[in-house]
Amino acid sequence: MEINFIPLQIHGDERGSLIALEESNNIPFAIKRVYYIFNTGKNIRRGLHAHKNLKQIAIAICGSCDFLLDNGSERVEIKLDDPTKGLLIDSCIWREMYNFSEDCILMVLANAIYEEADYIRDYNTFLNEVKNV
Ligand code: T46
Repeated sequence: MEINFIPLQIHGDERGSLIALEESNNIPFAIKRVYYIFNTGKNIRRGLHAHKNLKQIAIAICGSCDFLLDNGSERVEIKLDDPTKGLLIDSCIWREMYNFSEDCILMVLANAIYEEADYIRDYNTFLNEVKNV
């Protein structure tokens, strides 16, 4: 299963570092929504769903967390611990996030506004959907 990390260029100088996220430049879609996840407990598992259409990029802008990505035939576990790397999460990928560090801030850019109808929250339904793609 191919994992796509988007390298994010640092504009740094003696004052520190800055990363800019620009649609159709380093972000390969129109950014319709940004949200961030923080204060997640050590033993908490989030996600546990796929999206029918949504594409997203996840960036651990502080701390770290682990991602499980599953395309219905393969599962890959990835550590996100670098604010210069954006993890591209395509549609029809089951995702789980866990092992959040206490200081983790996980920022996510999305190509659509929030829509509950886009979520597939049942794993067997997800498997049936990917078989039919
Ligand atoms: C995803 C992973 C990486 C909103 O009202 N608006 C929003 O834009 C989002 C994302 C969530 N919410 C509400 C819905 C729930 O009542 O916030 C609550 C927590 O959302 P959820 O349980 O879906 O959070 P996660 O961490 O399980 O999943 C989130 C995203 O929902 C999902 O799209 O891919 O992060």
